[in-house]
Amino acid sequence: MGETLESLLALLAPHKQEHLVEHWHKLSDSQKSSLSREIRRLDFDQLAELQRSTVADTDWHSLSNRAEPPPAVRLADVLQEDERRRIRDLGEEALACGRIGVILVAGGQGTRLGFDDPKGMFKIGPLSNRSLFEMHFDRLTAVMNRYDVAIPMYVMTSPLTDEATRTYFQKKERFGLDQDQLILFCQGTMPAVDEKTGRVLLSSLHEIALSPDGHGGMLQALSHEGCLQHARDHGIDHFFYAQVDNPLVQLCDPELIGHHLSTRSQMTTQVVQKRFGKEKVGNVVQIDRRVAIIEYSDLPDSAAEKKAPDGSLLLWAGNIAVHILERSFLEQALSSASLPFHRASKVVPTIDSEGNRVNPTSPNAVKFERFIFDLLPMAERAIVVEGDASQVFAPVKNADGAPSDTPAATKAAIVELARKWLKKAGAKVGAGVQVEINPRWALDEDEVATKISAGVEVSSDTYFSC
Ligand code: UD2
Repeated sequence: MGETLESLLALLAPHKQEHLVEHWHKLSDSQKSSLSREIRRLDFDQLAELQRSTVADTDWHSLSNRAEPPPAVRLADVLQEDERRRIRDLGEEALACGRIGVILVAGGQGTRLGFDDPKGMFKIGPLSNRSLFEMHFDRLTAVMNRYDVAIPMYVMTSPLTDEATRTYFQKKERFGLDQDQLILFCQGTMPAVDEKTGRVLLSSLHEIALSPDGHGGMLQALSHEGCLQHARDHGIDHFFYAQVDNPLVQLCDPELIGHHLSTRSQMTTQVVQKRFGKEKVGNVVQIDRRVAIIEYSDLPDSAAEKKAPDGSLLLWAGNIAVHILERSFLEQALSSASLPFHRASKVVPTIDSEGNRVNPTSPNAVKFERFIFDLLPMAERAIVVEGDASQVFAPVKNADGAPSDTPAATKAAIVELARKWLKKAGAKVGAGVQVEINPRWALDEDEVATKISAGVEVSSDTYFSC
């Protein structure tokens, strides 16, 4: 016997959410059971609490006034060669001993990109036409070949991307990884609520308007989907975390891992020098002796433009969402506190009380997302390491034509880095010649130098691959 209307009303009435079943009599049996399952999965107490106080109540002005630049390993701090070697050896040893796993978050909607499939499937290889996923897996394979080790890759999907991603991975024969090495896990969702009334929105007569619960949802999902247990069982002590939308990320960079290990950091964040104050990246700062990130949308202009005595940006460190996370730190965070929710005012199509579709043209709803970087203040030991943006950061966010973070800009950055590595190795790369390097051919600039002879001419577009 399925759920009855009465039992659902008994559940909904105390929360003033009865409207969720106002079309009950129009539904088929399967629609009724699907809607009641979604209703049963909602945490109405949590939603009520979120209406009362969310991160939106954070006093960003006072936080920003206390924000200082984070202590960081800067690019300008050129380490002594033996110290740099020691750091790199630490990272290489951890990789070779199989202590490192990779987390790639790929659950977001590619709304701004105007791409309907999961963003990881977006073809970005300037000459190879490889997808974002293929570029990440080529690098992972190259790292595994170099250190002769199996590195598990945990890919987070969301209900919006899970099925298509699984189908794509099957078509690509899992990029050569076996079941136990390429683990997909699906993050949770949160309902959108009416911005004015706080009532949960329906997206159809029998469906609740649900969205992915933010990349911070990774924490619960890792645990809930058994990935933390899998990592424990496979001796994985640290995760190299990255976003699928950044094909330049140097996955498993041994120096970054070395810095993380040498300082016993629980959460290490790679940053880049911001190009200007309001750049659309999170601001990695120190507040009350804890590393934290203030999202660009929350940072008052006055704080964003504040200058250091030498005239540079005081809050210079841009978050590129590349982290190294100690597994035991994640386990401890799971048991101690849950990450706060951030509210976002969004346009969410819904239906009205007559059951007609409503397509608002201005924000009508609030979505709730958790951010992984809110783990930072929980870390007793967190370090920040600066990377060279031209080597580690070229995210694909917006459709071509937008001012930044477009496919064209990302492709140009991929070519520019390959040109730089080839020229450094002594090749003569013709002006305007497009080049692309598959990491399985050469993983870094040192390896490029072993693959080509100095003076070689590259006069036509070339994709260097195995
Ligand atoms: C993120 C960071 C920003 C900066 C920038 C660098 C936040 C809130 N902002 O901005 O500080 O680091 O990236 O590129 O993190 N994702 C999921 N599940 C979700 C939501 C997102 O997997 O529920 C993934 C998504 O697939 C994408 C990444 O997280 O790969 C970034 O998502 P976003 O678009 O919410 O963050 P963005 O790009 O505004």
